[in-house]
Amino acid sequence: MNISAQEYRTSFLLRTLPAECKAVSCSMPRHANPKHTAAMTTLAGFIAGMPKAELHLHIEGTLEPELMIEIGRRNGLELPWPDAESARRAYNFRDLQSFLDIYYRATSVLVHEEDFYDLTAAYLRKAASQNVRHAEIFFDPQSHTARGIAFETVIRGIEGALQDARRSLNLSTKLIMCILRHLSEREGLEMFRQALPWRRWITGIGLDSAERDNPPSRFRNLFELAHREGFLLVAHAGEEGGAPSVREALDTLQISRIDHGVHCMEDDGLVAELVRRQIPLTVCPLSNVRLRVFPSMREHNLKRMLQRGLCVTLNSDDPAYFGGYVNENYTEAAEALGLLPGDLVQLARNSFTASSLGTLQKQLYLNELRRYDIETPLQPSENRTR
Ligand code: ES4
Ligand code: ZN
Repeated sequence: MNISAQEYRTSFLLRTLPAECKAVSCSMPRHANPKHTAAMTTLAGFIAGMPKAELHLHIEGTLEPELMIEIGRRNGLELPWPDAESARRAYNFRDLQSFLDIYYRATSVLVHEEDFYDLTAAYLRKAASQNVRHAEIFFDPQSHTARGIAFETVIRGIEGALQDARRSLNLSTKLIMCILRHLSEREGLEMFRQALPWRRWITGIGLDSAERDNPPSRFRNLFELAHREGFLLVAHAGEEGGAPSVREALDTLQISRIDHGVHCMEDDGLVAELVRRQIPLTVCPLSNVRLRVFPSMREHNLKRMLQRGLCVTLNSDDPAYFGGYVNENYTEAAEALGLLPGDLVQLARNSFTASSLGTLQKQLYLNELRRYDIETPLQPSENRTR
């Protein structure tokens, strides 16, 4: 019986190995042992089966049009789109702001705790099916509290699904609360204070929404406070803003990760510092193409970022809007930029090392990845540089 890499991983997760794989603990690499008969896999199959972490994912950005229509209907709400197809047709963005306008509009169907639960559960099922082993998930509470939804409703719905998934899907998760930068720091501070009673469920504080005209330094006090309170700090920078925006976020917000950051490449000194300090960048290629940060995937600077030694990770941002989840981001970037298997494994390795997990948990995931890399035979044409 030949099995695909995907089936092999699934069976590994379920701890029921197929008959041919009894010798899985054998120290010989699978491809060197004729008794191990896994099918040769394509690059897309290799990506699909590869253990990985997702570190840049807005939970509201996983609201697929079908679920949006369904939740809107059950809440008796009017939407600008009569059905999922017409919503999808409207997802044609000029820039970040034209996306955000639609994103906040669609998000307004989320009202009850069960809406947030259903949204999060649907994403987690998808993530597990793509062999995401760990997810650090953003949420935008101000986009809900501004509509009169209680913070408690939002976080109980999301956290309920996370807790269920940790048990049923064998996937670890963390929650990062993002502050909307188009609102004032005072409003952000108010949100932060409201969130403090729920801090047992919140690992980090992030900064998102419209980057232009909303520089990181506006949120210096909030991030200072969050730092003193011991939160992981991250910020979107260098998406529609240039290298100076990345520099400012790094210098004023005490962040340990930069979301997007692709425009850092315009400043050699900045790149040198990011490389030296191995500050992770959570890059989202499909998002960048759909929001016209780059004219096409072939012009994306991801490969050059890797070649410079930056700690780059690949992520899906708002997958319901940008045409794919994390595996599609890996696959489309790999095809357009000629990424090699070694690059893909490096990106997955970075995703675990850049996570906020403890050393031991990181090591377990890295071992899983190393074993996958050794044991998954690629078709000869794909196998050039491992
Ligand atoms: C976002 Cl792509 C992107 N950029 C900034 N803020 C966001 N919130 C949700 N998606
Ligand atoms: Zn984002």
